[in-house]
Amino acid sequence: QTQDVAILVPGKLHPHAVERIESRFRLVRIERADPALLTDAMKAKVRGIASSTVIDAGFIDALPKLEIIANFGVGYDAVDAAHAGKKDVMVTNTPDVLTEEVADTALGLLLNAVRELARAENYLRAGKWRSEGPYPLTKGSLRGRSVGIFGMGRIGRAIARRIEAFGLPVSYHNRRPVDDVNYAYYPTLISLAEAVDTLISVAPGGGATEKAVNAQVLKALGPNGVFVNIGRGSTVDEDALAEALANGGILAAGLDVFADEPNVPQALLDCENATLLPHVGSASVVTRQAMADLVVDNLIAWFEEGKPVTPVRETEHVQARR
Ligand code: 8YV
Repeated sequence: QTQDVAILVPGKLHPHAVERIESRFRLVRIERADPALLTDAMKAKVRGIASSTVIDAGFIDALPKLEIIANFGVGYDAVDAAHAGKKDVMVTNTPDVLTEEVADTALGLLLNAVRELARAENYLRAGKWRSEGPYPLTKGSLRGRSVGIFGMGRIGRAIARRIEAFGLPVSYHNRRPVDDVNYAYYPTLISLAEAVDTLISVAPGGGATEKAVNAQVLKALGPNGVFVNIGRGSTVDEDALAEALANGGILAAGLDVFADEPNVPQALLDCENATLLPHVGSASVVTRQAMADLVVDNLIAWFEEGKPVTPVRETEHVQARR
């Protein structure tokens, strides 16, 4: 009977998710999540949203029959989940299925930032190995580093396990200490940054983390400092980061995420000691397929059993309406 349930997909969504929604539900598509694009029929019928775009309070309010928003991605800062919770609208995300992939990417970023692997490859491809001799020795090394992780959730733990395997000590900052890890906890980001020379941010976006990695934090990392961001660009003061990279305030950075994607500040593009990736943390065929499946599994579980697979914290209290 889910065939009659209208699911709205605003903007682009992974094709596998779209296909599965189409086979189980009544698929409704609009170009973007803009209330002006909603017809009266949509307002009367839409009970679910599947999306990887901004879903704000105004859009939620424009759909009176809305019961669930299934977000494509573990980070759901694009969805106003607090507002959804108040309106008794369930929000789900896609944890677990991308954890190891994102942690792998984080380690790749770290290694590349420190050992200049992409630049060394460009050197070879430009014929300079033959014409100029060996690539210059890298100033950076992973050896002897001490790594701080900002955000000790599922992905933070997966990164920490990898760092341990690399033989480096791990410590962390999180909203609160987590009981099932033995790494040293720092109650503030600045105290963590003072204690380490390598900071990996996996912190979620949103008001509480806005520009948390600021000039002061980067200064605390010091001239040998390395900063890696696999979480959200909004957590970084990008001007301060570009300045620290340009002026030797820190040694290098590896960034997969930016405050205003896909726009990367020119000041960061100008920094040769920054490794810049176009938000590819989870972007393999296998992992994106698993994320797409989880988006649709959440919708099916909600409409068939009244309980989604992976509700977000802000909407855990929301009950099915039947
Ligand atoms: C998303 C991500 O897939 O999961 C997240 O939080 O950032 C990515 O894995 C990306 O936002 C795709 O829209």
